[in-house]
Amino acid sequence: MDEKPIDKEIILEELSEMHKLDYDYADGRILGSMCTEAHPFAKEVYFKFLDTNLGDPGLFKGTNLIERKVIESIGELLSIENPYGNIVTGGTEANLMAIRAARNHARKYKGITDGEIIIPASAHFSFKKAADMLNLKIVEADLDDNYKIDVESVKSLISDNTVAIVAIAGTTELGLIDPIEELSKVALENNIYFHVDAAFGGFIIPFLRRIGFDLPVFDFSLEGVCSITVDPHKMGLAPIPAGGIIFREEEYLQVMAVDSPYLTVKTQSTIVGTRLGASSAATYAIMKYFGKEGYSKLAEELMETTKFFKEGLDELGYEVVCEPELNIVAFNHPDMETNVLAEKLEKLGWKISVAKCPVAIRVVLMNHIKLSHIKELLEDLKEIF
Ligand code: 0PR
Repeated sequence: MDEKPIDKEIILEELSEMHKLDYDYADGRILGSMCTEAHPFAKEVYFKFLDTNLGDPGLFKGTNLIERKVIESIGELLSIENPYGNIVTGGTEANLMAIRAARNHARKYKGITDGEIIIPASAHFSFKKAADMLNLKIVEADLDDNYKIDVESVKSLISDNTVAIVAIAGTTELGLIDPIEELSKVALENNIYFHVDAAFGGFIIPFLRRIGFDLPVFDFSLEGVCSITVDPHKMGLAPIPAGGIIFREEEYLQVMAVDSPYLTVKTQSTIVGTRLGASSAATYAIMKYFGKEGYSKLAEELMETTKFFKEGLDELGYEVVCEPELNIVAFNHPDMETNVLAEKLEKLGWKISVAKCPVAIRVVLMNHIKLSHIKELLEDLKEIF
């Protein structure tokens, strides 16, 4: 740290020099991100709420009300009238809260001390972090030929120690939706907590269904679903950090509650103590500003670009790994190793992400990727051969 104060201009200059090293979403070159540039209105609102702290909601009653309203609105999208939950930092924290709730619930009501969670092989790595922190064992269920969790495999892995089953609505690598209706039944029959990770899918599947896309139900209308992760900072266009965790029952928050004696509230169930109210306010603003209509239009546009890209790849002789269900396309070329192809694209200035299961180049068609960028990408993919 410097001894003497430094002029604002000098500091800003230094910062912007370093900021120049960052890639910019607006260039349309970032192909593997599930985040995108937040909407300007959401950023404006975020800034206004920078000093609010939901860790002590009695001091910020208004912002606390905003968080409740956001949870209600997201709950409505997910077919639940009285949802419980929080706006958190992202999918990782939301998944951690869900698994913590499941573990504590199983400990309290079933006496399970050496818990296990069943997750698909396609699950985001946040579940590995959660299991590590919560001292749980991960049991990985197989995927079927379509890269979705195999329900029979899940059934065979259930044991007396199972505290949760996890399924994904919008997998990180391929954007696929697991057979959640079937798993909901399995979870109910076996009286096991069922968590759906819709960190990515939560802000697009409901809107695509609304405009007639044939996608499966994944939400609280399925009786076995106990909690859902849904991130405003992914498809919701809210500024980072904004994750969402929604619970069916208040009990799931209560089993995580610890005493918070000197605060304006007596207990706290979130993992983070001092936490941003700005994320809730910005999410509130953007949800109102877009409405179901706005998000549906955005979703439709992104799916059109996705279709255009997929068809372009087919024409050029690339192999698309699976029919895209959401706005993610993963592909390979039969005559070139994926990593070689990825390197060539990187040299051409594209920021590439390579999926592991199966190995393929994956493109997430977020709002910053316009049709013109996809046309350029297809042009480069053609030139490579
Ligand atoms: N659940 C799913 C299904 C996810 O895809 C992700 C993140 C998470 C949970 C965790 O969410 P947070 O990262 O908000 O905690 N999926 C991507 C990933 O980490 C997100 C991402 C974002 C990747 C930007 C790259 C990037 O540039 O793999």
